[in-house]
Order: sequence, then C-alpha cells, then structure tokens
Amino acid sequence: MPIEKTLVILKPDAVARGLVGEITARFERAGLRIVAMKMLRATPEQIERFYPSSEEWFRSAGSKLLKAYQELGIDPRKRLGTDDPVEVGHKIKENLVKYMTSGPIVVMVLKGNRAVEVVRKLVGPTAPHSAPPGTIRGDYSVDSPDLAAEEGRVVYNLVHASDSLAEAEREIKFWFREEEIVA
Ligand code: IDP
Ligand code: MG
Repeated sequence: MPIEKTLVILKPDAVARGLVGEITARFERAGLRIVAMKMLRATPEQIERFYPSSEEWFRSAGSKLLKAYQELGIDPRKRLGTDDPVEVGHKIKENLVKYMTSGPIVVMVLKGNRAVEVVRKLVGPTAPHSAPPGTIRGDYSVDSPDLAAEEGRVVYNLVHASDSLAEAEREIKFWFREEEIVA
C-alpha cells in the first residue's frame, strides 16, 4: 500500500518564529492530510528516548561534527573536551535535547501517497544553507553546521520528519495513542 503515515515535528524555532501555519500549509497544499496534531513542551527524557541512541548513530553524528571542526580549525578537545567520535556524538545529543526542549513544539501525523518520501522532499536536507529553494528548510532558514559548531549548538532546521517507514511507525507510536489518530 503506497498510502503511508509519517511523523512531523515543528521544532521550537518554527514555533517561536510564528511559522506553524505556513509550514503546515505546505504539507496540506501538496495533498497530504493531517490525521493527528498537538502542541506540547517536550521533556528532556522524551527527546532523549525519541532520537536514536545506538553507538552507530553517535559515531556517525560525532564524525560529521569533527569534520566540520577540522574545516573551521577548531580544536575539539578544547571546545568539547574530547576528540572521540562516539563521545562527540553524545555531546550532540545533549545539544539536540537542549534545542528540542527550548520551547513548545507541534507534533503531527501526515497521511498520503508515499507520505514518508514526499514529506522529506518538501522539508529538504538537514543543513538549511544547502537546502534547495522551494524546500521548507531552504526557504525559511540559512543556518549551517559550521555556524552551529562555532556557537556550540545543533543546526536549527525548523522541522523533523521521519526518515523511513519503519522509523515513521515507531515515531508515531512514540507521540500518539491510536485513538488520537483520526481514521
Ligand atoms: P534530519 O533531521 O535531517 O533527519 P538527523 O541526522 O536525523 O537529521 O539529525 C537530527 C537533528 O540533529 C538534525 O535535524 C539537526 O537539528 C541536528 N544535526 C544533525 N546533524 C548535525 C550536524 O552535523 N551538526 C549540527 N546539528 C546536526
Ligand atoms: Mg532524522
């Protein structure tokens, strides 16, 4: 069945900038249906459990940041106290928790043909500075990993969207009870 459900989170920067309506309208305009939606203030524990905690995720996230630091000429041991990719990955997760709990968020389930892929396409790639025009991240932000690294935070990129159908199923269950999703 190509009809899928996917999870979208409007992150604290999207809410703070008053972009909830505009971003949501883009999904609706493309033909996706909202089947669940709520605003909440996430706890650090929730965000900690929501994002992956595998060694593989820590290593990959840490390696990406170490590369950005190297290009900027920043010494990761001075800035983060370590240059071990896995330990750096843990620091990124801490910063992700700080970002995602810094203000209210809007969590929603979108339904439609190939919803997972279509939503990722509308959202655009992780780093807003290189996200193409027409995507949400490209149209509403100029943030980049190097600027974020310099300021000791994660990239502010407005939106979370599930990356695969399996991830979407887990993430929808994480935020919504079955009876909160309309048929
Ligand atoms: P995604 O949101 O595009 O799926 P993920 O790799 O799942 O990206 O990372 C989760 C979030 O962590 C990103 O949306 C972004 O806020 C932050 N992040 C990921 N990679 C980096 C990075 O290299 N530098 C800074 N922040 C990052
Ligand atoms: Mg992701």
